[in-house]
Amino acid sequence: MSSMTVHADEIRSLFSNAMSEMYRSEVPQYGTLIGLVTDINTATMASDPELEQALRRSHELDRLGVERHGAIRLGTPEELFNIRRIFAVLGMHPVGYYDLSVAGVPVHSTAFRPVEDDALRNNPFRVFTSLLRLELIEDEALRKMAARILAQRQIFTPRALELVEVFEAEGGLEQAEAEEFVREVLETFRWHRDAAVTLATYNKLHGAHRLIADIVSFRGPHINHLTPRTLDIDAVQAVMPKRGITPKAVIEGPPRRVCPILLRQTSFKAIEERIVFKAAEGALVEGRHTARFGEIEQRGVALTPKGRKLYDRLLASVRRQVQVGVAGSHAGTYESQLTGRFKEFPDSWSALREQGLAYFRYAPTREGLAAAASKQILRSVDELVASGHLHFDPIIYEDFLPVSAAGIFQSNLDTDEQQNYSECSNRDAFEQGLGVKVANELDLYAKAQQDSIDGALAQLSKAARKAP
Ligand code: OOG
Ligand code: NI
Repeated sequence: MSSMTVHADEIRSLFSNAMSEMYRSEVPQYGTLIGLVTDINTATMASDPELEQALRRSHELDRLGVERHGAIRLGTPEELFNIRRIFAVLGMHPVGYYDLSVAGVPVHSTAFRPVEDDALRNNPFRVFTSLLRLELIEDEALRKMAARILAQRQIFTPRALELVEVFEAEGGLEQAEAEEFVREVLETFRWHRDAAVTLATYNKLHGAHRLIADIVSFRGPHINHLTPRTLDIDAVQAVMPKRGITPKAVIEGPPRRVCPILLRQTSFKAIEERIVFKAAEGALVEGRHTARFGEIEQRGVALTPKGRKLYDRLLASVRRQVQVGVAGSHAGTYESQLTGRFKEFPDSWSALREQGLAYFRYAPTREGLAAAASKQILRSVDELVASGHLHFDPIIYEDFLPVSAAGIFQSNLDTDEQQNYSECSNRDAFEQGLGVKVANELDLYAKAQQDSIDGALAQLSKAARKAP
C-alpha cells in the first residue's frame, strides 16, 4: 500500500455522508426523523449531564448524528459477490448469517461492517445486506421469469468495478480515486423511479411476495432505509406521530432497562412512491410502490451464548403469548409482557458479568497497578475485579437480531398474514455466492474480551516486575 492511499475508515465516512445526503433528498420524511432524533438526543443530554460527560470522554459526541446502518436487498449471488468486493474498499466485512425465511421473508442476509475496535470507533456504518432466495418462489414460471430479469441487470457502474480492481491490486485508493469511487458506488444505491418491468410483471412478483417485487422490478438495490443512533428510543417512538411520522407498532428487541443489552430498534412505515412502469410500444404506465422507510437504533452490551439463550427464550415466550398486529393491536400488552418477562434477566453490570451473560472489556485500575507493584498478587479475573484492581466496561453489540430484523421487514408488508417458508437456512449457498465465509460475531466479542484480559494482566505483571 503506498503512502498516498486513503484509509478505509475515511472512505467509509465519505460514503456514509454521501448516502445520508442522498437519502434525505430522496425521502424527506427521513430528514424529519433525523431532526426529531437530534432534538431528543439534545434533550436527553440536557437532563442527564453525566451521560453527556461520558459521551464527551469517549469522543462519541461528534459522531452522535452519524448514521449507524442502512439496508439493501440483492437479487443474485453475483451481486452479492461484487458488493463484498465494493464494501471491502470501505473497510466493511461480512459478519453473521441471518436466515429470515423462518419469519416468512424469502431472503437470507449478512451485515457488512467494520470489525476492528478503532474502525468501529472512527465510523461504525454498516449495511444489512439481504439476498433473495429465488428457490423459495413456488411458482416455477414466475421463478424463471424473475431469474431472467435479474440476469439482465448490472447494478454496478463499470468504473466502480474498475476501481475495485485497482484497490485489490494496489491495496488502496488515492484521494481522487476514493472520491470517484464513492460517487460511482452511490449510483448502485440510488432510487429509480422507472421500473425495469411492466406493471403486469410487477403485480405477478408482488403476488408472490412484496419483497420479491421490490428486489426484481428495479435496475438497482436502492437503499431502503438509514438508521441513526438515538439516546432515548422510547421518547422518539412516542413523539414520531406528533411530527407526522407513523411508527411501527412496537420497538423490536429487549425492553427498556438500566443496563441496555443487544439492540433496540424501531422504524417509520414505508412511504408510497410513484413508479413508472414499462409498457408496450414505448408507452408508460404509472403505479405505486412502497419500500423505503427510516429507522432508529439504540445499542447495549453484547451477550455471551448463555446470555443470548436467555434473551431468545424470554423473547420467544412473550411472542408466543402476544401477537402484535401490523395495525398495532395488542401493542400495549406486548410491551408490559416484555417488561415483565425480562425481570428474569439480571439488570446490573456486575450480575451480567458474574453470571457470564455479557461481554466486557477489562483494564487495570490505578489501585490494581499499585497493588501489583507492591507484589500483592491476585490470581483470577474475578478476584481482581472484587478487590477493585480490574475495571470492566460493556462491549457494545455491533450486529443485528434476526427476530427484530424480521419485525422491521414485516412492519412494511402491511399484512398480519405471514407467509410460511419452512425453515431451511442455507449458509453454505450464501457463502458460496459471497465468495468467503462470514465471520462469527460471537467469536469477535469473545476475542475482544480475552484480548482485554490478556492486556490487563500483562500490564499488572509489568508493574510487578518493575517494582523494586
Ligand atoms: C432489512 C431489515 C433489517 C434491521 O435493522 O434489522 C434491518 C430490510 O428491510 O431490508 O435493517
Ligand atoms: Ni435496519
